[in-house]
Amino acid sequence: MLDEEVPAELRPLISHSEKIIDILEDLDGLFLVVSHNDADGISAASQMFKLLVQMEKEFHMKFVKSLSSDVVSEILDENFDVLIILDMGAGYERVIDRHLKNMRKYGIIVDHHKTVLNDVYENVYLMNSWAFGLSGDFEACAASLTFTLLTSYDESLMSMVPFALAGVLGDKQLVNPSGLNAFILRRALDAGIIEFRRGLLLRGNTLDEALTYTMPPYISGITGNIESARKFLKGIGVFPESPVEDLFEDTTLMKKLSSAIAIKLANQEVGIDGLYEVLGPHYFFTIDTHIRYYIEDLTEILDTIGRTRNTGYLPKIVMLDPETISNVSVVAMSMKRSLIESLSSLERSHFEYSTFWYYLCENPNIKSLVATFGMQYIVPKDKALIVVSKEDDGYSISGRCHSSLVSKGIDLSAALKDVAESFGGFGGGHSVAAGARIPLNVDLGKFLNDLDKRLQEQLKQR
Ligand SMILES: [Mn+2]
Repeated sequence: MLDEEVPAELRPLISHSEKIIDILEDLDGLFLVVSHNDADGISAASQMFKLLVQMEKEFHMKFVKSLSSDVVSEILDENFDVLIILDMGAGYERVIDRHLKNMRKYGIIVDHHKTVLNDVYENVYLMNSWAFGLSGDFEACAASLTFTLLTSYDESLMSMVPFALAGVLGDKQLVNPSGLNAFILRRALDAGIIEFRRGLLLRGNTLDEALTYTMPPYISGITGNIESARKFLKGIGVFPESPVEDLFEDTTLMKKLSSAIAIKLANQEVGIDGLYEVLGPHYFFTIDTHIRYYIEDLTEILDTIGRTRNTGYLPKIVMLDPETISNVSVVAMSMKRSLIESLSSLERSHFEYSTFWYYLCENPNIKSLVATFGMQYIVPKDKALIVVSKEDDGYSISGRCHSSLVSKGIDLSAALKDVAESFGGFGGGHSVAAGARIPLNVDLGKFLNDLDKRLQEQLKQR
């Protein structure tokens, strides 16, 4: 890559990336790659897989939901000579460094979560976006940082850019891309590896079927209900059985449908970013495959193998093996149908507390998705959403709220942590998106009442 092609603000990161590559090349023995099991973490791991194969290193991989002191001890106990941690590690650098030093081993941590930046480590090499002035919330994620390593090693690894962007999308950093993410997107477009289309991204054979089962967006009264999807299409003068491909060939049809849906979504209080996500550019790969892969498709596949604990598919996904992709897509489709059913059931039969809507979700695999999409498309913006699933070893809880509630004093992370701990559980996360676990013998009604009280207190304190 020529120096003048790189924006000045990214040069420190890119020269650091070249340094890390030199270090990686010099290190020998068995590598252990540990990554987060979400779409960003899995796409970072897919790229690392490709890089380590190219470097002819011997390695194995492990995926975890989050780091804790226990998980860190478990990892350090495994068999390895070099440890690579992706999409996590923030806050544990010092502990990891100390242990690696004792074991005379080395580690590399690639992360975009906030951490202490002025510490000096001896056996850990850190590549954290915040250290290079890049926001890990908007400008860089594990997938885009790992991609920087790949292209520092070999420009031909640009071919892995669909994975980089799938991770960026997974971490919700592809709407109005900036920083490192925007740079990578621009390079992929310039190289012709991806192209884009504007307007609704509907998947399926006919428009009625596609409108019914494409999610996002969740269109109240239409998504999941083919009869009303047909009625809606007829209402705006569109033939319901038209092939979906017509939509992309006929710009008038696309505009008509997109604006009718934009109005529906605006009525559901979906914000400008949400509309952009649905109607803005959708990027697809130009690589020669029999189906057209959008970044959305790859993100969904990576997310699905994480959720269903099928990360063993990763080597085949890295090769975009058609059979594996189609198998995972079937699972993703059935998860999506179950998600759509849960969302419409949330809409019909939730329970209202003074500060939140509560919904009991039967399928623990999709609970956090129900919370995210329920908040985005269904629940009024002045209420939080609490989704609970019963699992073998306890109740698992996801909370979401709109950022406007945070400015009124709401901090879901603090509330869920406090209340869960008072019931013998634990919790945490971010102010707008948090989670908790409580034992099965807890009286759920009492827990929810206490949570409601705690959130009311937060509102009063403001
Ligand atoms: Mn991430």
